[in-house]
Amino acid sequence: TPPLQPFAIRFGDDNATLEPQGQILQRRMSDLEGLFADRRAWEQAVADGDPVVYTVVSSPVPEVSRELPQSITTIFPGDTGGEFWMTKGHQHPDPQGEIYLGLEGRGGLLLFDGERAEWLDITPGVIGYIPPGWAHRSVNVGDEPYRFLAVYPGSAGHDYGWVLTHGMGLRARRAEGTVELVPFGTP
Ligand code: PAN
Ligand code: ZN
Repeated sequence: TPPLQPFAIRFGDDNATLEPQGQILQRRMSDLEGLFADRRAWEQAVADGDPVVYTVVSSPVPEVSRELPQSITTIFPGDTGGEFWMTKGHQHPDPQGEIYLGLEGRGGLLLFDGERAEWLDITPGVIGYIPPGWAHRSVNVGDEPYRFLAVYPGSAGHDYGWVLTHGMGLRARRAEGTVELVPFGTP
């Protein structure tokens, strides 16, 4: 594929979309099997209407080498068995850096390199830096949608199996108006 030509990308209404827009992805509760610690609560949530937990809206920049794709993730507010709603989380098989820019709401960026876990608070105007080799998951810790822009190298790839095998080091739980980070337990 030849490189793209220069073009402007704008934030749409409510910072929810990118214009022009590429693909839109929707993750429902049923897509998140094996990720929440409380499997019963997860099954119940799937049975109770299988809500959309997050969406990812991309610009038309393709995921190919040398290009720099971007997307806006919106995680809706909620918890399942006390664990805040979150993304699946992944590693980049070709380890490269990535940045997240907070746009709306209150979120957290959980990072795990297989041994150490880190938590970054992400609010509008904050950039979270994800170094190469750190698996990452986003969490909505607020009462409104949490949105952020992600920018990452097009050749990085996405490995979702890694998190199922290794876990993420910590879990983010709702606790009396605040966030409690607890050990992950057995993945
Ligand atoms: C983000 C994520 C997005 C959804 O664009 O892909 O927030 O999370 P999952 O991919 O873990 O479902 C990113 O980190 N891209 O590399
Ligand atoms: Zn990523």
